[in-house]
Amino acid sequence: MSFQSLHDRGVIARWREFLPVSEKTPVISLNEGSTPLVHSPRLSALVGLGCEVYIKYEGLNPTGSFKDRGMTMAISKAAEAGARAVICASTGNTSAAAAAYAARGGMTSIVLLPAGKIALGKLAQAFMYGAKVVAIEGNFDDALRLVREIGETEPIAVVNSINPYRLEGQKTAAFEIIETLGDAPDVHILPVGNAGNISAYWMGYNEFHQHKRSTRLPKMIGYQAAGSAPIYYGKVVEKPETIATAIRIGNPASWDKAAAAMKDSGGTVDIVTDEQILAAQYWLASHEGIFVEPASAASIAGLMKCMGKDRCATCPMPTIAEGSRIVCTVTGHGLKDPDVAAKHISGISTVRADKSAILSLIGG
Ligand code: AN7
Repeated sequence: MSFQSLHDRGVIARWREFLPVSEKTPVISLNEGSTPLVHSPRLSALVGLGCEVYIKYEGLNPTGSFKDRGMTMAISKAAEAGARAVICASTGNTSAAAAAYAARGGMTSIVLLPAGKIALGKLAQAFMYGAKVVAIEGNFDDALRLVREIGETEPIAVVNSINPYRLEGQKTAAFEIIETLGDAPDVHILPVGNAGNISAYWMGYNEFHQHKRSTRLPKMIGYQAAGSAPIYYGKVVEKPETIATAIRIGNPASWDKAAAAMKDSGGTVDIVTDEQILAAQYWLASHEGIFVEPASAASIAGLMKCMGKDRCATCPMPTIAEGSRIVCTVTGHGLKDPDVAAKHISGISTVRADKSAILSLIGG
């Protein structure tokens, strides 16, 4: 690979003509994006009706989540504007991405996190990438309110998804899916927390449809964790709770955009319980070899709940047409949350370093 082509990677290089950048924008990238779209034969069989299910594997981005797509844009534009420091509130993944891209851009990063509610891998990332970490006695919604206030008075760039460049970067995932499938899918399923990602995908799908790069628009279907489901319930959740800490959000910043995306596309929003999330997480890892964090498994849990052959009779979900192509975005890597994963470690048997001892243990 030539030196030049090494620098042609990353979402800004790949999708430049669709992004608000110019020659003056210093591109700060870690070669994010271009993640695999993995066909899932077992989920396809579970849905039946000749449908094909694909998984957009966003955990394979440089910091292990989809947030890198938006962060390359936000940090590049902050650098263009001369910012020396950036700040964000986060349930973990935004802070990991902000800290990494800020490091790459030679900037200071400050991250506000809800105390005690960040998955261990994400917390380690923030420190590793050199962020100034501040734990808030409150939840994500409190942290985001404080970030907005700080952004108003201090010379620090806010890189939460209230920064419009974030969604611009994130929409590129929809472009990639259209390019891989040759058209948009019929249904797109996502976990919803602060509601930026589903809004960004909808922007991306619409943009390519207008450019005639696709012939259809997918139904956008969002899943919230049952204990943190403000959009589903139509009201702010003061004390959101879920094991899927990434989407433990009670007052999403992109609420209106996401609600419009789901409604205008003919999709909908629904909820999945923590039990369903954990079951889907384990199922996906143990059946398809794809290990995602709990929040990401919400999309798989939703597919299983509402689109499987055994869906409940009262399911509010639009019926899936025969032969539909369904994409589930899995947003973050399973290793982000080792505490949840470690609960599966059980019954490790130690034997003599001896072939016959091993064979008798595994029943060979
Ligand atoms: C793995 O990092 O909000 O609906 O501060 O980390 O666009 O918020 C993370 C969100 C889904 C929800 N899956 O996406 C943060 C943060 C994972 C996430 C979501 C998040 P949005």
